[in-house]
Amino acid sequence: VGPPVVKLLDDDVESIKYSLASHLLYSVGKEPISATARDWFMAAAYAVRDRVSEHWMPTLNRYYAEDRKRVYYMSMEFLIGRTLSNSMINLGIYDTVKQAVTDMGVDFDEVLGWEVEAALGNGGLGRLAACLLDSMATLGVPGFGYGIRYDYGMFTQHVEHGWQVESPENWLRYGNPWEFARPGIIYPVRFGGRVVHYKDVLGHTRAQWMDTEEVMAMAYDVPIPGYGGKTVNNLRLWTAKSTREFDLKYFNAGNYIEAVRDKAESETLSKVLYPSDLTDRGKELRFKQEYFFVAASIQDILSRFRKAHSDWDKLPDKVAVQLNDTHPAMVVAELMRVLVDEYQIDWHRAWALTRATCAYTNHTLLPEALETWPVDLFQRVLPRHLEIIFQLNHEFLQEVRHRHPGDNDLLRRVSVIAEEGDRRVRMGHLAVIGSHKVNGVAAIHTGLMKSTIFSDFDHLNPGKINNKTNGVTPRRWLLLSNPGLAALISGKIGTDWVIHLDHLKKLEPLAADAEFRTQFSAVKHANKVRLAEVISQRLGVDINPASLFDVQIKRIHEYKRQLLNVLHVISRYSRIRANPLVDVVPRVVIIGGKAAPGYLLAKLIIKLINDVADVVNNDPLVGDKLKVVFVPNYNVSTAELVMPAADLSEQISTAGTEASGTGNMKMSMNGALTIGTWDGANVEICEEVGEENMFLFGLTAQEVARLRIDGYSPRAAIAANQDLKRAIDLIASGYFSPDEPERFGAIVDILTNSDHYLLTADFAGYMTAQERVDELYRDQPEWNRKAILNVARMGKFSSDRTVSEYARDIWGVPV
Ligand code: DL6
Repeated sequence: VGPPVVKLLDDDVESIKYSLASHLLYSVGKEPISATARDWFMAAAYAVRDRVSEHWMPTLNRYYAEDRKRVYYMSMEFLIGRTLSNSMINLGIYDTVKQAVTDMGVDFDEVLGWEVEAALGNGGLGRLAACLLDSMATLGVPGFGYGIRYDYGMFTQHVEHGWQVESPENWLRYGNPWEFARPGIIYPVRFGGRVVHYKDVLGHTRAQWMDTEEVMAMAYDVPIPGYGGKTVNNLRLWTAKSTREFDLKYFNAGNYIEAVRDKAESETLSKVLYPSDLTDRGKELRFKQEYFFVAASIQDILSRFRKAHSDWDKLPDKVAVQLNDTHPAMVVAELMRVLVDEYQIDWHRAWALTRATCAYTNHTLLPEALETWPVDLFQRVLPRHLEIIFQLNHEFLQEVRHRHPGDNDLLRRVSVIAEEGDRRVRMGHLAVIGSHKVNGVAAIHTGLMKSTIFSDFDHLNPGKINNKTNGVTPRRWLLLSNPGLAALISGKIGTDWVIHLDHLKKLEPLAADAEFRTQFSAVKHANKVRLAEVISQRLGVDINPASLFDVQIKRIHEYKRQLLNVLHVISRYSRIRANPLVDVVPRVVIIGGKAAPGYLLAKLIIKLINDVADVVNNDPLVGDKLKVVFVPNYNVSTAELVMPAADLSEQISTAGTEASGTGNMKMSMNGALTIGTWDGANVEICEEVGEENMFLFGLTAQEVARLRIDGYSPRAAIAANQDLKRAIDLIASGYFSPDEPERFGAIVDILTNSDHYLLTADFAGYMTAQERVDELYRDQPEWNRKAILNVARMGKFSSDRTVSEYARDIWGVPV
């Protein structure tokens, strides 16, 4: 089956040293005497890439030879992180490469540190995409990612005087050793123009989209090695290039400057990732980016399909397209357009093929994140797609009308076109009607999808909406980022857990073993020391690794409630000051995350965290009892450092708002205990780990909904709680911002007057849960016992399990 695997390179230390030396000379153009650590990084990356590539081509050839059904994971975001360590781990050559680099007199950790991470994503959605790619390759699923090769990925966050300041991250400046440019794989993508209808020779009405402007999409391929190295899949990222015709038009007219300007403009399509983890509503460039990668990917997918098949009915047997949220939802209209207009397939047959091919994952219920685009914009940029959407919607509504005669309100609710105000296309509705399966990312989230935003669709088509609880790859999030714990676990239960995470269950009996607990606690302590050193070096804040490390790292957003965390910190601080001799459990509260640049309140929250940190950390009455650290530029690499050092994982979103969360899984897997609400995957973590091994508190999603319907006013809750009142008063008084007492007026106003995310309602419960945390932490054997049980019971949260479920229930591919 397929050509034999030709292995040219050996993986022993000497062979790797040979590869390093030759790449340093032939690829980097340096010799050891003049090479910098970055040069060595490039040489190491090429040496490892060579070995990845040896499995890559055979994998792709095997898929062709076996005519496998392919899964295409369409995502505007892939938050990959650094690749060198991950590739070495997955190929099983970490130790040999480390040895080879060291033998050549080079500091291995310094070399790793020079890799600029690929941050082509905002947060959870993009990181999930990267975890799923790792799992697909590990499980041997023919899974291909499609996305955009942004010149500028997620911005770099600096903190200046406590404020977030963004700067562009030119991550490609020194070249990206992991990608392969494919100048031969290039497709036109069209925009604008008009649609002409005509009758063909058989008398069928046909549409022609004409007078369009064109941009070219050129491919870059990034190999994705699975654990064990046998399967190496492909991530194809598109970059925008202007067309030659486009240039010539101007050059011939003698307008050189215009030509260059327009060329640059057409290439802006893949310039920058929009830095909001919700939507970038109304931004024409974003709309065009979405269509750009959809159009290129569909051409690529169909051309691959056509190489092996002429029968279109086979499309859903050979192709599964997974839409990562609605950003690629244009696939539905584009696939219809190509099938009907370009391949002249009958409309109804094309629709059946499209629906059988596509599936859609929803990642958020927040109303502001439900993507809609103005009809006017569609008309101007994608007129043919708008026609197709109108027609699909018309037929869909007819069917609904037929089944529910007279229910006009239902028609209005489910329509793909929102008619209120300016008419808009609801991308979620388009994705739902164009997919055979729709899924949420945790049980509670899927339940809420069915009972709220998509309840009508669930009634119309029971069973179509299903749950696929998220997971994370244990390779990156345990084996790579926490080598101490990984070694401890493997020493006890062997190494199978790396691909069968449920084998961690075998650790359960060890939770009662005092010696194991001591070893486990020593690993955690070492991870905390490692983090404390970095914090000291980078931020000049000294923290005591014996303190409880209380960690909240994620995007900064009101619904995630970093502010609730700050209110607890302030209360704790006030209590210490009121009674400096009190015996408290020393804590370091660590917060990290980026705010969308236009989200002013989130940026103000960052400033508040830093102002509070300034006061607390410099108060001699407080000392080591409490420290607050805001970790700047939170990204995948920082997460790899912080997650293993966490004692307490803060997962405190308002119930019903966090679709799943994956940081909760990562920290629990690394032996942190969770303080959290009944939200997202916390609920399932609790089912696995046991409520007695977590600190859950607060309103349930039902209670939140009820409270909002009844009309919540925060004032009573504030008046009833002395700690809360004091904390808000301190902020309002300018205690933390003496240079500008009114600075946090907006925050105080929200907390006292509207409090949409119900911080004041959950505050008392949160404080009580925090007291339970302290109490337990004083009993170290018991704390460690529970921490070990957390690790032991995390088997469900491997992305291997997630991918297996998608494969079985949605894609119809074997694992
Ligand atoms: O499913 C991945 C991740 C969830 O774990 C988070 O709970 C959720 O907030 C996040 N959603 C987004 C928003 N994207 N959109 N649209 O990143 O998805």
